[in-house]
Amino acid sequence: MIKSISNNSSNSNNDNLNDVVLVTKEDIKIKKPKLYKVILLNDDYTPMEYVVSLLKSIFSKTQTQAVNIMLTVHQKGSGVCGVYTLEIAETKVETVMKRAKSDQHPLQCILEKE
Ligand code: TYC
Repeated sequence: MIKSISNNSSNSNNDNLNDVVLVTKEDIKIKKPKLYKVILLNDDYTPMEYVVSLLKSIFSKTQTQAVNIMLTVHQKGSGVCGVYTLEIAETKVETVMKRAKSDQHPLQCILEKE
């Protein structure tokens, strides 16, 4: 509960300018944002080098990280490119899908709740 304690009863305007606001620990609720994994799916046609370059440019991965993620996807069928809040994760998926389509690769990218 947030309590407003007036310490100026002579305030004729009654505008509470000198009020003290007490905020207790229970008032402060910091919610952890829900996180979403952006997952790349394997296919037989998209070139490995294309996937590596996409991981570097869209997900800011280093060459080594990008190669490792690409190989995980290639060998296991899917792999996590990153974990983000919903809006950012959705934008990443959209960016990947648009780029792959425009470059005529069948690459698929999906969202999964953490
Ligand atoms: N399997 C693809 C190939 O052999 C490479 C690939 C990796 C494709 C990751 C998609 O998300 C992917 N050329």
